[in-house]
Amino acid sequence: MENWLKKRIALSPTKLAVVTPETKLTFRELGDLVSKQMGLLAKLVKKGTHVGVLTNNNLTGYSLILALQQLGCVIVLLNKRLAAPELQYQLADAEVELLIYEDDLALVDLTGLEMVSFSELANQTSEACQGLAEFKPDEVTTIMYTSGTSGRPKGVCQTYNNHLYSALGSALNLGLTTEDNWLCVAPLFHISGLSIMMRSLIYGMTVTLLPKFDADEVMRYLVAADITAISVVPTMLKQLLALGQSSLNPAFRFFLLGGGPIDKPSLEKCQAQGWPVIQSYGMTETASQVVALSFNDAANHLGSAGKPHFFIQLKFASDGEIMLKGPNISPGYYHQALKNQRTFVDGWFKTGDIGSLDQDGYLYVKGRKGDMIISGGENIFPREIEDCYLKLAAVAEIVVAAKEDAKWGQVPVAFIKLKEDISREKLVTYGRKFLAHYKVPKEFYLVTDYPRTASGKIQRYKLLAQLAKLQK
Ligand code: S0N
Ligand code: AMP
Ligand code: MG
Ligand code: MG
Repeated sequence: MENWLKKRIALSPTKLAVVTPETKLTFRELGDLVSKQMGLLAKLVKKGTHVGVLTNNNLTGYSLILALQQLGCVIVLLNKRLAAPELQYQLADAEVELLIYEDDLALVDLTGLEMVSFSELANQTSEACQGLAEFKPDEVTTIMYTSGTSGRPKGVCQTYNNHLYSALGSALNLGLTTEDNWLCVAPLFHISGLSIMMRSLIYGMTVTLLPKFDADEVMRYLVAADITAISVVPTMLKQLLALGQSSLNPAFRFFLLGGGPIDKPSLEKCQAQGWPVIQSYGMTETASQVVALSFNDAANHLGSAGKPHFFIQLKFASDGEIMLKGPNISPGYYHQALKNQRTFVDGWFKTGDIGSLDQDGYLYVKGRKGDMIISGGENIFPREIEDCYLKLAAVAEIVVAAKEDAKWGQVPVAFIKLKEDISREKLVTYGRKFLAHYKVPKEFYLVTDYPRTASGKIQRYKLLAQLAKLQK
C-alpha cells in the first residue's frame, strides 16, 4: 500500500499536522523534519533494524518514530517509567540493536547495547536517504510490551494493517471532521498515544501533543483551544472531573475513554455535566479500541464498552472469556511461539478478559481471568513483583494483590511472610530499584501464613476478603 506519510504530504501539505506548546507544523513541514531525522539516522540503521525508542511526548520523539517507520525499522516503544532491569529485559527480548533515548531519560545501568541520545543524534552527519517506496500491510512496524496474565512482559507485534484498520474502525464509529484536532497526552509508548499519531497520518488530522498529563493544563486546552477529541484513561478523566469545570470549547466532540474499568458515578457525573464520553474497550494486542460506544448510544448504555467496531468479530469462550477476530489484531507476541499457539487460536485472539453481551449486543467487561492489576492505565502482573521480592533474603513468601484506589483505580499491595526483620522503607527502596515505581506495593501487610486449599495452594480471593475486612 501507499507510504502513509508520503501520501499524506501529497494530499494535504498545508494542513496542520502537529501542534506542541512551542510550535505548529503542517504535514509538509513535519515531512521535512522527518526527512532531516532520517538523514541523521541513515548511518545507524537499515531496513529491518530493531530500534528501541525511549521518549517523552514531544516533537523530537514524534518525528523520530515517523523517521524510523520511513526507514522500515521495527520500532520498539519503551515505557519511560520502567526500571533499568525491566528495560534491559525488554531490549534483549526484542533484539534491539540500537536504543535512541531522550537525554533526560538516560539510564546509566543499561549495558551491552548501542545507545544514542537525542542530542548525540542531532550531531550526527546527515546522509541523504529515501523513505520506503511502499508499506507492506503485514509487516511489523512497532512492538510494545505488555504485562499479561502470565510470565514476563511480552512484545506485541503491530503491523501496518493493524494500525490502519484500527484507525478506520475508529473513524467509522466516531466520524471525521476537517476540524478534528486530537489532544495527545497519552504516552506515545502506549497504543493509546501511538494510535493518535497513526490516525493523524491516515485521516490528515491535527494532533496537539503535550509533554505530560497535567489536569489543569489539559483543561485549559479543552476549554480555550480548538481541541475536538482527547484519549483518556479513567484516572485522567477523574482528575479532569475533579476540577469542576464543565463547559468545553464548542468544537469539542468526545473523550475517548479506555485502558481499564471506570466507576459508574464518574460516568454519571460526566453525563450530568454534558461531557461526551465514548467508553471503549481495547488493548495493545488490538492496536487500540475494538469495541466502543457510539454517540447515539453513549447516554443510554452507561457502563457498557459498546459494540464491536465494523471490522471486528467478537465471541466468548465457554468460561466467558472475550475472543476477538479482525484485521486490528496483532499477529502475535515477539518470539513466543508457545504463548502464541495458546492465545491466537484459529484466528481468534483470547483476550484474558471476561465479559458478556446484553440482549442488544452491548459488551460489558466484567473482569480478568488472571490476576492482572491496572493502575492508572498501567498493567501490573503480580507474579513479576512477587518474583522480584523473593530474591530478598528476608522474604519467605509474598503474595501481591489489587487494592481498590480512588486515584489509580487499583494499586498493588503485598501480603508478606518474613524470614527476618526488614523495614517497610527497605522493602520500598529495594522494589524501586528493580521495578517501575507504580509496581512497588503501596502497603506491605505482614502475615504468618496464607489461606490455602487442602492441596496447599494459596487462596488469593480469601486474602482479598481479609483485606476488605481490614479496611472497614
Ligand atoms: C495517569 C498518568 C498520566 C499519571 O502520570 P503523571 O501524573 O504524569 O505521573 P508523574 O508526574 O510522572 O509521576 C508522579 C508519581 O505518580 C506515579 N505514577 C505515574 N503513573 C502511575 C500509574 N499509572 N500508577 C501508579 N503510579 C503512577 C509516578 O511513579 C510518580 O511517583 P514516584 O515519584 O513515586 O515515582 C500516567 O500514569 C499515564 O499516562 N497513564 C496512562 C497510560 C496509558 O495510556 N495506558 C493505556 C494502555 N492501554 C492502551 O493503550 C490500550 C487502550 C487504548 O488504546 C486506549 C486507552 C485510552 C484511551 C484511548 C485508547 C484507544 O483505544 O485509542
Ligand atoms: P493494555 O494491553 O495495557 O492495553 O491493557 C488492556 C487491558 O485493559 C484489557 O485487556 C482489559 O483488561 C483492560 N480494559 C481495557 N478497556 C477496558 C474497559 N472498557 N473495561 C474494563 N477493562 C478494560
Ligand atoms: Mg495488556
Ligand atoms: Mg502528575
